Amino acid sequence: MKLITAAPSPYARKVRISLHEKTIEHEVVIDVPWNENTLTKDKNPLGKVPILITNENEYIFDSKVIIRYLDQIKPKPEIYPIDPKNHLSALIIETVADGICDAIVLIRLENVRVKNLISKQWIKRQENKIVNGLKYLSNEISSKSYFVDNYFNIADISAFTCLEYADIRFKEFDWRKSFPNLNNYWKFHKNRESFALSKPGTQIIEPITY
Ligand SMILES: N[C@@H](CCC(=O)N[C@@H](CS)C(=O)NCC(=O)O)C(=O)O
Repeated sequence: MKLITAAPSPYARKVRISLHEKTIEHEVVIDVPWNENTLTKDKNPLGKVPILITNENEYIFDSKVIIRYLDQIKPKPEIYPIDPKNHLSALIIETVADGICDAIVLIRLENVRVKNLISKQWIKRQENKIVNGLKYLSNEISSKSYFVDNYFNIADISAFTCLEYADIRFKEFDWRKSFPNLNNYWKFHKNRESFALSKPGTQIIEPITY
């Protein structure tokens, strides 16, 4: 199977980590979904990565959907907890972590607009979501090493990915200083093979013209 990703994409990284954890053989294809010649065009009506091309040549998109598919074709290690209570708790952490990334992306897009169209209020609104989201993650992890039920699952994949995305795309906020317990959590996990091998990269985005 093939995974279409963008080098810095935190959503694509969640899938890459899950593929690694499950030792599923795959090829990674790097795309820039913002550019005109994006590979997403005939594969995802929303024009977004990640997209998984299965061995049966089907297109599956959205990180949450792709990872559920991976859990179906190779159940162990389970990425989404099976126990209903843990499943729900993990989904909430994933939603907060993804929401923080969404807000970071929106600020980045706002900042590339023509200068007099940039809205400071909009940026502030997104910044509040990021800080409140991180506060939520900090409260939830407390002094634990895993978010849900003391084992590695989608909650940790999403939270860790979100923290390192903030490192590259929201440098102006020093989350390590504001939330030292999240920094301890990050240190505990940072050498995990699937994390170390999927570090986000940079990409060049053309001016948005279409
Ligand atoms: N909810 C989606 C979010 C995917 C997403 O926003 N991907 C970004 C890259 S980081 C994208 O492809 N954006 C292109 C666009 O919005 O046109 C997921 O979890 O997969």
